[in-house]
Amino acid sequence: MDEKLNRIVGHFAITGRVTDIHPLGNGLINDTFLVVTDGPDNYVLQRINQSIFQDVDLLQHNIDCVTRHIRQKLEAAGETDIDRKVLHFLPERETGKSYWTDGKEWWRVSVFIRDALTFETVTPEYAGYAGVAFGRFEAMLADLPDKLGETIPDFHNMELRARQLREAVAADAAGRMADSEVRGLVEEIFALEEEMCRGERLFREGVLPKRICHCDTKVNNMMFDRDGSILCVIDLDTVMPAFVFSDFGDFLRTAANTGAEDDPDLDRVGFNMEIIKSFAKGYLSSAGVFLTPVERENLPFAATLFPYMQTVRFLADYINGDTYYKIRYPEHNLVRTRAQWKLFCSAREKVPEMELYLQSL
Ligand code: GN1
Ligand code: MG
Repeated sequence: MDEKLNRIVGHFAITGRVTDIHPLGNGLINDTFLVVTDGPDNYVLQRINQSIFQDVDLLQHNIDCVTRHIRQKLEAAGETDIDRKVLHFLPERETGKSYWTDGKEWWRVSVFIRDALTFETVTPEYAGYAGVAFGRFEAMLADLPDKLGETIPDFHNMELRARQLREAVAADAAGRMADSEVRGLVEEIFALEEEMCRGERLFREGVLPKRICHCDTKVNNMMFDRDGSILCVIDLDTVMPAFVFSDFGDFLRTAANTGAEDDPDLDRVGFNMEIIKSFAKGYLSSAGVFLTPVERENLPFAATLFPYMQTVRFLADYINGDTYYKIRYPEHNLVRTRAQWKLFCSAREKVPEMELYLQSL
């Protein structure tokens, strides 16, 4: 067992003795470990990526507010087994804060949710449950009394993401603009820029609200119970005010893809209509009550926006020399870019069908 990690866990008020610590999951930003104990609970230890989340105090403040609020709602609704339905972060022994830092690294510990499953892909049935769960998540946070900050300012702002790509292209820090494929992708992306910045325009026109959203609704950020129902939404680092497009679009980007996010075989990548329909139906059953007509009408757009935005982000990172996302091999961000672009093209073709389906609900 890694002694450094064990010492870090020692700063938190856990129950039991640590028997093992090993890596967990496949997030692209933070480092995550499972802490096994001889006590009743196991724990999740996470090193927060501080170069990305620069204000950890604000980040943990957001998470504390959100988890407290959801816990209260679940209690008020008479739910049982609440520790499996909302994340529970442990206080650091000296400060009582929900993280520990030595000024160089930032760490936190939460209770590991027992007997839960995560998936990289889902069936239409499970996508339906996920839709209900994210709609409910947004609904529960609609009356959050605390004000949340933006842990990454303008995180899902498409205008900003396009600007960042433009800056990456201009700086060409890793010399990757020499590649004609990269230049071609950049050109195709910018040809659609105006169309894809629709959300920011609607916001300026005052017809699209921001609500508290999860903003990282990758399918692997949900914990499922053995019977398929959703226990809990995890990875709360990016919970912040955003358009509902974020949660709708990012879930489909990951769950409705017939291939992997970084699939090297583009023939496998595409948008699965059955997943879209089932997720949309579930989502509207719990979010339908608060969505405005503009939000609702633009859900098909949202399904195209997130593969597009992710293409832009992966490509910008590739051009910058891979400074943001963890990569497993040198061309990884380019492979991801190609796969997300293929997914975007597939999503765009499906817009009329999505529109018809949503109108029918
Ligand atoms: C990151 O942390 P993780 O792997 O769940 C990223 C998301 C991207 C995603 C792409 C803070 O999510 O925005 O959509 O990778 N999170 C951050 O897989 O940038
Ligand atoms: Mg994650």
